[in-house]
Amino acid sequence: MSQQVQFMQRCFDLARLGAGHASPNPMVGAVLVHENRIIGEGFFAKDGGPHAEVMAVRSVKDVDRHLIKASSLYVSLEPCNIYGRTPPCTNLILEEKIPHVIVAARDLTPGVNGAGLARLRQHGVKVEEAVLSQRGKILSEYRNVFVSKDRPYLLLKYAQTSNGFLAPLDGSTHWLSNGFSKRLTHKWRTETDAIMVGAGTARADDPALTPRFYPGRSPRRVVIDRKGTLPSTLQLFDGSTPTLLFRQSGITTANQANARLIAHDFTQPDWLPKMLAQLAEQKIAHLTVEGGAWLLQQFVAQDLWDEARVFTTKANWKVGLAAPALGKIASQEFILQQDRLTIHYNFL
Ligand code: AOF
Ligand code: ZN
Repeated sequence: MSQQVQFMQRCFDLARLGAGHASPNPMVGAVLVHENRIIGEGFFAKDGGPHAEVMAVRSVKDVDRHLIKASSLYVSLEPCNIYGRTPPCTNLILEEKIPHVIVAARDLTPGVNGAGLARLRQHGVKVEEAVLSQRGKILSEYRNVFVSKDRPYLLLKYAQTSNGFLAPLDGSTHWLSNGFSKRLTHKWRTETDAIMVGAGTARADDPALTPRFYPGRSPRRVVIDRKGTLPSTLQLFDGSTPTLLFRQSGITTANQANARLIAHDFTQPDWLPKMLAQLAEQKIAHLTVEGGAWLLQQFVAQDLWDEARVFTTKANWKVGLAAPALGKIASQEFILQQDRLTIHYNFL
């Protein structure tokens, strides 16, 4: 592995420490390197907080501070160039006279989107962009989708049998995989902004959608109950964590006490992108869709998905509802005891 690749990999590892707390900001990691020695490193820990580059510069020991102006700054994402809640990181880089910046991906936020790199180049900073760019894109894609597509990044998560069935015929998401896989899915829950399920799944499985088997924060819950017939005894309505409930506009059944009701016109052909725009307005930048079969199929049929994490188990049912046909081969594959986990990216 080249030195450049190792330092960028370190940026990614640092960036991931902000998972679940950075959104709707991106996860970002940065390292300052002087003659192959890391003299400072940092990551973006919390939305609204100091940026990774700032943390990296702050972490440099006093004895090493004079080396900053002869160092390379590796950052997983293009440094920002705008006054958000913090001043532009390009200012910091120029003030500290850092001569060399290496990034893995662009920040598509309007006002940045290449302008951060252009500004650095105009001031004589050497800028390189081609180190681990595919992995950099994967790391930052949720931010870039959120700021450029008026919708959250869409992660589909489901389990299927070895012969391609997603669910029993009643449409529930029958849990097919092992305890190890289940724990991993609860970790993922701590890293997403919201989890969506349809009414069939809510009724049949009564999911809580909280990360009970992994420490971390709970995502918001989103349920689609077009007819407004779900019972208030479901765990989704226990008030333990916020739930958004989408219901067909005009339906007048009583509201669920512990859910925020959003009336929506599902009869319109563009009901799905419109619903996603509403979720983006609620600052949901990363949405996980857990099922059931009908709901997953809506996303896949409209090509509205960015990533799919699919467990394939050894089970082999005779009948059931077919799993969605993603039409994208897996980029990654993991074996978790008897389950196979594949990760598919729609944007690669
Ligand atoms: C960076 N490094 O660590 C992060 C960046 O002021 P804010 O926090 O709202 O940030 C606004 C911009 O900074 C926006 O373009 C966002 O994508 C980017 N986030 N940028 O240079 C970081 N988290
Ligand atoms: Zn910044």
